[in-house]
Amino acid sequence: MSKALNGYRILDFTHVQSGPTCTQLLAWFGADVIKVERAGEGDATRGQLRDIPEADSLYFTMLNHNKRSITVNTKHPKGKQVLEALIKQCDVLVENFAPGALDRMGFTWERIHELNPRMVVASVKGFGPGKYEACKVYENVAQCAGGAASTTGFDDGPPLVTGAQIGDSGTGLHLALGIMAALLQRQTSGKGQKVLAPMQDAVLNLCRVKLRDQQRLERTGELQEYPQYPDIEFGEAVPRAGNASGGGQPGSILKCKGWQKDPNAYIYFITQAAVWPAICKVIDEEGWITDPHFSTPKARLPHLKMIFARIEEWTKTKTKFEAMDILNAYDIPCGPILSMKEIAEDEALRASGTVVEVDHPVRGKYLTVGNPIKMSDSPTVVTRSPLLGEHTDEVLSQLGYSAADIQALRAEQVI
Ligand code: CAO
Repeated sequence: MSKALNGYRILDFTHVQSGPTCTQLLAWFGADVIKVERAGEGDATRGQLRDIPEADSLYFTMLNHNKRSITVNTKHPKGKQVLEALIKQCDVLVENFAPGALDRMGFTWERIHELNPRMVVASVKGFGPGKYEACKVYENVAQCAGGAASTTGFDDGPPLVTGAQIGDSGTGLHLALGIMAALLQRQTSGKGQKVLAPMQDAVLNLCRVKLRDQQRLERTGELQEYPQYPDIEFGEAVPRAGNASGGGQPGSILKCKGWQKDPNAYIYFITQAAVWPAICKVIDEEGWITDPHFSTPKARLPHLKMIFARIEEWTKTKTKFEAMDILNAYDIPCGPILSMKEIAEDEALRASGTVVEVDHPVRGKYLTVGNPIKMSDSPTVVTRSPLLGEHTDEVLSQLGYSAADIQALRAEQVI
């Protein structure tokens, strides 16, 4: 079956996580993604966090599926010629080098636009224009600068970063969307454009509800659904809300049977207003359905801690999966806290292709996360990441280089 992006060619000049997340997605949608790497070394992640000596790390393999790899020293004049040939033949160049690196290599936007006016040039940077624009940035810096860390964690603890890679993978997703929009606009304009996704901005976009709360706090002096209310005074900035729900339906993480030994024996429980009577029934507090202290969402706000403590008395008598079964029968929104082990073994995620087993010639079989976006006419088949320079000869001959030319480039250590 054909794929959504068949016929599109991506010059993948990305490394580490944010850029590769974006180009992997484009590859899964059917684009021909050509990853350009430094000869001899390649993407630094190939060798980082290795679990098998000499094998490309899981960090690399899990972010570079369905791509081709070509090694080129793009600082060498002949390497620059290879890159120029690729620029002329590709639709999109994606990069996430440190600010200025592409310009220093001689590939400014003006130069690229001159070589291929239809090319979309897409970049991830840590920050947009401003005092930090020249900074190098990794995941957790973006989480801190984008508002996630100051609003994550508990009130009496330090700021916390989250395991979800919202700075890297989150920004890669934003960039992919920008590329798609630029390619659509090119259909009418005939021209490429620059697409920039700064990591700080992407994280802030994902933390939008906290900027909402900042303004509510400034207007009213309190946030009644936060765990601080009504006992602790609010300061000037949105405080850390622990596990409280970020939305209008109060929620919390509650212990389940076995919590003393199992660090993940917990459930997320949401006291959605629509199912309040059902919740009261399940926990045997039917009096709360009509009691004026509990009968409306507003009346419940000052008592949330006490309400969740009572619900937890009930969840502690059930495993998280037993609790799920009972609560789902009443349409009460809840979710088990799943460990990575449980997720890796989840049959539904495997059946849907979101957890996939891939075979690799050096490392053997490993698990990865497949395409989380499912399309009815563009199915994703996950294929292994390329070995370093595996497709150098193939790509160069497609660009018109003869076998003798390729041999000469290799002798000069350009590729
Ligand atoms: N041939 C020759 N040189 C190459 C090359 C190639 N094929 N590919 C890259 N290089 C060069 C670059 O031109 C650059 O050279 P100069 O510094 O001399 O200009 C150099 O390799 C290193 O690039 P870098 O500065 O981007 O790499 P780094 O490891 O020092 O920094 C990172 C890594 C991630 C901090 C930085 O790239 C960055 O801030 N990127 C933008 C934000 C980002 O994406 N962060 C997410 C990281 S995790 O996803």
